[in-house]
Amino acid sequence: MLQLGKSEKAFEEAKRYMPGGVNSPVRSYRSVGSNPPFISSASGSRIYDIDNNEYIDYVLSWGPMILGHANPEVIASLQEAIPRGTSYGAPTLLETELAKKIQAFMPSMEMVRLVSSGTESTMSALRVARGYTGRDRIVKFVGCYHGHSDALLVKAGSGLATFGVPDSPGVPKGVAENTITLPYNDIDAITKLFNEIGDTIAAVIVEPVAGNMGCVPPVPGFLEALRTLTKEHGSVLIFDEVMCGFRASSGGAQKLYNIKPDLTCLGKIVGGGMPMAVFGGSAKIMSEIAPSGPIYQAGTLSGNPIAVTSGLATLSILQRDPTIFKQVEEATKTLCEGYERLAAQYNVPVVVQRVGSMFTVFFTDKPVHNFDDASQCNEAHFKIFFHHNLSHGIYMAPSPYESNFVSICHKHSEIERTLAVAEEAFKIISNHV
Ligand code: KE4
Repeated sequence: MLQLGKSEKAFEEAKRYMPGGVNSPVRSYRSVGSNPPFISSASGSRIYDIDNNEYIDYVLSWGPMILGHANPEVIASLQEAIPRGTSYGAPTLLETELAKKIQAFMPSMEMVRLVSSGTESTMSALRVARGYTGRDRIVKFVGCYHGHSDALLVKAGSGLATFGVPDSPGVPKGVAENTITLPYNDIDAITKLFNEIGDTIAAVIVEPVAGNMGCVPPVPGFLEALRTLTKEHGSVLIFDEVMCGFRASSGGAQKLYNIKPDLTCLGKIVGGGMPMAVFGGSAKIMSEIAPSGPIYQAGTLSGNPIAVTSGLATLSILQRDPTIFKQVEEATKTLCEGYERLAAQYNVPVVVQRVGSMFTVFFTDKPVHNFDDASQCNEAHFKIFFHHNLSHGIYMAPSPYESNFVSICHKHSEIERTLAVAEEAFKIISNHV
């Protein structure tokens, strides 16, 4: 079994100074009922805790580390940049270079604004959509997470298309009322809503591949319906590709499904693990942002030279060797097929859902198309699977409603080891009453 003595002590002390001992809730391991390892370092596919336990890492900082931890070229770029200073609050050539690279990967992003987190990118994109259309209402989908800005911490009201209600204390009712929340992949619901009030809707924001209820792909026709309906009614279609960008394909979900959104939000990989995110899209809409237009948006550390250096180095490597996307997708496919084969061998009901190099092992016997499906999965089985993996050196997302990720450093030996541990877990689950 794992020795986690130092982490347990560290967690107790951390809880005295930070709510729940963490700076982001999911890291607390509360949903898996245990204490989290405190991490000391990471390299390649590995992550190490302060008790010197080594793990193969499938969280990868919740997605960013597609090149593996501490990629030598990214680190060298950062070491070379830091002595020039860490922040200027002034324009740099680096930002223009990065904007061009982003556009090369996602041509729909004709103009971009750099920010410091995914939350900031989606919050800003929604303000731009509201400012551009002059409308207030927005639509999101149950089970999609777009960061923690007020307008997006909203759950469905009593009626399907009625006004939202706050999904957290501190979110004003007046803000929540302008957010309508519908079931993901429900083409009829979104069509009905737009037929009724489409001309009052500023934007639809969607994870084009959902990753925050576990990995849930769009059903055929769903994204197409969003594109058609928003175009017909003058609403802005926002693809939140913070997670699935560079994971679903080299050009994200918009390339994989050939749908051109009006605005796109990126994060995670685009910053190579540094605090950086992006929103962007049609020049006509983006030109409405200050100082070229009236819609205000700003940030002290937006386009920070160190964060941009990390993103530039990461995208340069991906641009130089596009086979990386194929490599990580193949490795993920091999892993997921292994999970399916082994679960079947031990008669454990499992549905593995994967898009590109992001995946989730759902403990259920039917496909997961929305949050209701995801919430019916067997949580006890998930917990056995999670804890057996962790105690045998496989570090996976501590929630059944998260995705896992693969990097170029996850080679055959890592996949084989991971499947060997999974087989033991499925065996235990098969004997679990
Ligand atoms: P951040 O503000 O955490 O950088 O990004 C928010 C965000 C926006 N959009 C999507 C699709 C996202 O997945 C996220 C953040 N993802 C979570 C993982 N489910 C980050 C992990 C955490 O909250 O600690």
